[in-house]
Amino acid sequence: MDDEETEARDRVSAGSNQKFMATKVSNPVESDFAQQLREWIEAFDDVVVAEGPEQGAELLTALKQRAREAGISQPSQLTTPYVNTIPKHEEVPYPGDRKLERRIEALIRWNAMAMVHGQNKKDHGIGGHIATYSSLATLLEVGFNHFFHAKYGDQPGDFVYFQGHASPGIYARAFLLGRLDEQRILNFRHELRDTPGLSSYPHPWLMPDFWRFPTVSMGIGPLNAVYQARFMRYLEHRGLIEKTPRKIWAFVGDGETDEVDTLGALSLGRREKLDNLIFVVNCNLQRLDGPVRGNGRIIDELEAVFLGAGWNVIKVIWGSDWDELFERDHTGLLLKRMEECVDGEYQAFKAKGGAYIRKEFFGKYPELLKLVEHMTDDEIFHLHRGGHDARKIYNAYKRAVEHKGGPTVILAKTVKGYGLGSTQARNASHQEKKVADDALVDFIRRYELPIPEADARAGKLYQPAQDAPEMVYMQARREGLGGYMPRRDVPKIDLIAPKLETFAEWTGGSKGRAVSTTMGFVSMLRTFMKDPKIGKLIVPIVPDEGRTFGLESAIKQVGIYASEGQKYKPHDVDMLLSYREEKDGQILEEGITEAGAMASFTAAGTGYSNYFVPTIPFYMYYSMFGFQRVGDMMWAFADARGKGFLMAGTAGRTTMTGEGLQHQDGHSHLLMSVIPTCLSYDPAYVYEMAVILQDGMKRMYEKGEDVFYYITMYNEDYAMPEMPKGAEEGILRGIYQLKAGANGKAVAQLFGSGPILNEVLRAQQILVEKYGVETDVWSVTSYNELRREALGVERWNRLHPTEPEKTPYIVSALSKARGPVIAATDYMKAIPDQLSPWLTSRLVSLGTDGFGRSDNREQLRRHFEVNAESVVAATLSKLARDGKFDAKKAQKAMAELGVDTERGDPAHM
Ligand SMILES: Cc1ncc(C[n+]2csc(CCOP(=O)(O)OP(=O)(O)O)c2C)c(N)n1
Ligand SMILES: [Mg+2]
Repeated sequence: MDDEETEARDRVSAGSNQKFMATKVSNPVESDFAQQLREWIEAFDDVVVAEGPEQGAELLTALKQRAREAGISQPSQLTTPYVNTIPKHEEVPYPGDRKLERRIEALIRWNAMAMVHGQNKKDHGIGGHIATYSSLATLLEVGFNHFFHAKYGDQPGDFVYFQGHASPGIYARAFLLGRLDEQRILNFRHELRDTPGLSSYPHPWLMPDFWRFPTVSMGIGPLNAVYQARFMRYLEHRGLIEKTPRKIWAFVGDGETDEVDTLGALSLGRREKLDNLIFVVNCNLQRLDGPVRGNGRIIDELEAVFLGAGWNVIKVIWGSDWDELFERDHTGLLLKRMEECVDGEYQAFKAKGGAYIRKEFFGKYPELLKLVEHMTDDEIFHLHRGGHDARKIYNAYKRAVEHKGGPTVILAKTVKGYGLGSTQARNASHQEKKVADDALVDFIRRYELPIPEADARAGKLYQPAQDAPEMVYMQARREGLGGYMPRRDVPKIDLIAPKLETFAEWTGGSKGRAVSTTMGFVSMLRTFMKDPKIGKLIVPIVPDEGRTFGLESAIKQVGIYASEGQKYKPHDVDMLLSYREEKDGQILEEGITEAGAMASFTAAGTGYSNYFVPTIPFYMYYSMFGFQRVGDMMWAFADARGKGFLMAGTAGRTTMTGEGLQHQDGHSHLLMSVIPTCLSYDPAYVYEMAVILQDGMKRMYEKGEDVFYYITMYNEDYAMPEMPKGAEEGILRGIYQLKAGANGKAVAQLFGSGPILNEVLRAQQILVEKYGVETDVWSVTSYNELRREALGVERWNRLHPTEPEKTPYIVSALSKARGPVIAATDYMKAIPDQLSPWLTSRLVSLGTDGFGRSDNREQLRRHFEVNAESVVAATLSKLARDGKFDAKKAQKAMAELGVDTERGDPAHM
């Protein structure tokens, strides 16, 4: 195709390192000022030519300073002309064999297209994407052939966050390399067949030895990439990994940049001087529905955003074939015309062909028409965009890799659906799954692929012999860069969790001292960090609010990570618990960004496979600002097989006092229950938390299970009892009996969780003392886990009708317990309701449905009807309904207990 010509031009320009050309424009009729201006420009040019670009820049800086002193204000400029950042004369020659690389790229394109096309012919509506990869192919191929290292010594190499929708191209490359066999490719998006399939997008959960980063929920990839780059530095500074030249590449869609997550953490890149981070924005000017910025230019907009955030910006807009036009244009009109056009027009140029471009683009100025008069329409149509020109891309990547002191973004202009004939640059390109048979034939002709026409029409995969020159080249390039990518390895984690005996301080109770589960947790965390084996691996993360959780002592103990240390003397330096920032500090204090902190949690929770360092993150945050704010990232964390502990502080709708509606969390357990690998617990006592934490470390890091933990912790202080003998199993499975009624006479069962367990214990006392009703009290640490287990058992029973029935844990735990179950929680009623199928008409749920209020615990618990009095009232009422208690007495008790029977339902207030 047109590539051949570019290749010829590549060769010519490869040898030349043409120097900067001074401007010499003369005009016989010019004003005095115009003449002065010209002389200034010529003088500037002379400096640049004679002394070099650095001196030119210095001169400009000095002039700017002078202007400031003279009181002349200048608008700050965050966009530069709409041309490539790297001028032609600064380019280095392309080091690869472009002929072979072009062929490889064509083969990958073919197979990616054939795979998606074929699958949709076979299974209508199964989906897949072609247009994204078509625009991205060269950007990726230059990376795969020349930049993406698979290894650095014993460590994994560069990390690449791929645009999720480009996965067909990644699979097609792996197919050519022999990593994925034909059967596997034919099972694209068929994951539930007899032979293994390929997941639609990058999902480590589904392809654990292939994909490393889930990126398809847009915005999450780039955000995680920024924090990954910072986490890499953190591990280096703390001596947990060697410093390597490793890079993190994030390929981002231009439409994807509208996600706040994508651009939200840019300033961290600059602040932390993350020169290990490279974004490549694939500016194909289109998203799903149509143009990204039809009425503007996305590249200009992004340049301003990234420059403003302090990034090194490299624009790759025009291909090498435009260089010659620029050189021949002495009027400046070519750039002027480029800067007049908006993206909607640029898209139309690539959709409508060469004659259209000649008329609508060059045709505006006669001088420009003349510039291309020697070119055919076809040649004009195939004038390249920078993101399809390997030489331009190579130079940009090289600069990015060599750049020191901060992150780089490459803004590469491409064409969506590039090379797909009538699908190219159409608004509907993104949705295109099938290609017309004729277009398939056109494709093989254009790329000169030796595929018989009938096979092309049938969309058959094509793989040359492994000893074909392009195959040998492809393998050799990867070998030279350390092996295949993407790839995910999981070495055996060599970590033994501390034994429960070492937790004696917390399983033994607080000896009457009133403490909160949060305090208990922080004290355990501090001890973990002192442990000679696991101490260094602990990564505490807070998005501000560390003080809310009592982290001051931990800050003093291990310091906050600050890549440049503490450059100031903190005002509280003389105090016992002063604010301590250290180069090798252990705590990641993220500031007020739950999304950023979650990204750090993700980096640390996958350290075991990304760095072969099994870091153990504890992310402590305001429970209300968890899943409902960054739930998609938590989902992606699970997909990435993340491990660690989400510690949700200030939990509970009535335990968090004062703050009110937007702060009081009464539902996060419900939300966390949706993530299959998340175990959620709502402990009431510190010993319960100790048992859960110990087991968590064992399961995740000793046994290697890909699960993580959600644990609510509260700020209510009360005496923590000693752990009852043999309670461990119940704590972990979700329920154990805490306090039985006298002499086995209990007629009702009271369930409590979190601090509401104390209300339940008080209710037990009132019930027996005032109403002569004996009850048993149970601590329920996890309704979610009880339900999961019961569902599993039930499923087994359903599938094995001839076998003896198995009993769910909740049923066997209550086998001897008599009477109704009254469950009270600081979470919504739906949490205990999850056990309804196994408790049938026995269950009465009391929970905190409805919007929160600012008040104290007493008032809040009365309002939500989860205080001891409400538990008593509910128990008597249920017993009355069951005919076990006098109904009139039950009604009278309501008044005695101060339960207002006629007020509105808090669930609707
Ligand atoms: C959070 C999220 N929202 C929506 C989508 C659906 N979606 C998939 S691709 C796409 C358009 C992508 O446009 P762009 O980022 O420009 O990438 P391109 O395919 O053009 O390279 C959309 C909206 C998604 N995957 N993730
Ligand atoms: Mg796009």
